[in-house]
Amino acid sequence: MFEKVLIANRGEIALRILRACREMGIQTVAVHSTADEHAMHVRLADESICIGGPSPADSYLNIPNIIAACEITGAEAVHPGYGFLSENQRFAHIVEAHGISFIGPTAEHIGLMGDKITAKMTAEKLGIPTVPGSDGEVTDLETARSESARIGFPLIIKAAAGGGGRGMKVVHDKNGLEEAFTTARREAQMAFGNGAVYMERYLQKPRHIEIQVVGDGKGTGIHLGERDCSLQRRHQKILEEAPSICLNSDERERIGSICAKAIAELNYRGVGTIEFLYEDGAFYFIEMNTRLQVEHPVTEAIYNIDLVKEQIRIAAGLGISFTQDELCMSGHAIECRINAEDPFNLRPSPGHVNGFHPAGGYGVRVDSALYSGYDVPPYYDSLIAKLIVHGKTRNECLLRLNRCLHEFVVSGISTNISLFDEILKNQDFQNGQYDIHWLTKFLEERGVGLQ
Ligand code: MV4
Repeated sequence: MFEKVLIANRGEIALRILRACREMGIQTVAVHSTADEHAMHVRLADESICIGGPSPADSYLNIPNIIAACEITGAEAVHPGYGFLSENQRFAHIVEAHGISFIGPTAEHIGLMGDKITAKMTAEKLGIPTVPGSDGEVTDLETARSESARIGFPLIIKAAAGGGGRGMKVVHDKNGLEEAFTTARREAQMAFGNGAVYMERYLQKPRHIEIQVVGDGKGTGIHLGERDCSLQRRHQKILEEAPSICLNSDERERIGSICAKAIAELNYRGVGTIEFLYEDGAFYFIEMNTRLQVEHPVTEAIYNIDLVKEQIRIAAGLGISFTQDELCMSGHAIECRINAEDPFNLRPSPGHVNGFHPAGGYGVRVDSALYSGYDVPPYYDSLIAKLIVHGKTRNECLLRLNRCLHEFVVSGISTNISLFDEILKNQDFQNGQYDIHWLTKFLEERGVGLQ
């Protein structure tokens, strides 16, 4: 096992990784920007090193400084967390070229899934159902026209280098095709330095369901069911739950084993998420994320598994600590992402926290790097806490969540806590009847976020 791990991240996820390391007897190195001198991850780590200025480009994305921090401290492995460098193929490669272990997939697998065209072709080869669409890249207008006739309208044009909602255009009829195709290519070239685009049938009311997978890099692939992440606005998820109310155990086993087999065949190493759109009982692959996700705790809750410890074990060559047959899903879990944001205009609201009282009690987990007296800096993501509740049933979860939201206090800055109260009171949400567009409409009806 590693003796020392460097955590190339900040905030709640840096604490999440620190905690796993401490329980495994591993020394930790925190890196931080000048703006994060007083951050909790710096206080809790065994050692810390400043790697640059407040702007992410100068610190948390600064590869030479992070490598230097590893060399100075003698860290044997780097955990990238999520965001920042977590899905950067070049970073994973450079880390390993310095003889340091990257706690994540190989640079090759990150690159394969980072290009959405090669990701989709790989998924198809592995027997994962995908959205009907073009055969790879569409390079010219003639092909766009002929493919659109095959696919039908509405269709969606996506950038190969996009993902997570960036670089997409919906086309409703053939009159809109030429304009959408030429601008999609031009914008993709401008935004990503890669103009490649592909086309798919546009699914109008899907849910966003993702399958958690784990691989040992040596032919073992395991799935840990799904998370329903449909509650989002502008591709920012705000609430995730597991299991999804749409799947019974046969459907879960079916899509789960397809994913597990694919991970085994790929010799995928580490944790990952295979994202699907789900409509009318069918799954359609859209992307694969090669990182630990923000919402991983809901899976941990219902499977009683520590995914970060598994990541570290796998990177150290010790393999996965459980088999598919040993996994047992139990109960229901919901995560709320508590953000420092104005509840009316949804803009970030950093500033001084003068009171912090997280919820607690039976079935409750709060992952947060906040403390009373902390100043939330304006340079980073506005996520300040994740509230995760676990219960025997979804209904028990909803009751527990309601209790927690009334206990939770963050004072001095604005948060979206009251928004979760509103969502919880809604009948559609209580019934689990929501698709990827539900939250946007819910907020629009309340005049939220219109400025
Ligand atoms: C789609 C789609 C409908 N049809 N693809 C957005 C993020 C990226 N991961 C893929 N996305 C979508 N792809 C087809 N063929 C609708 C979306 C989409 C979406 C997907 C998941 C969660 C939220 C979303 C919000 C808007 C659009």
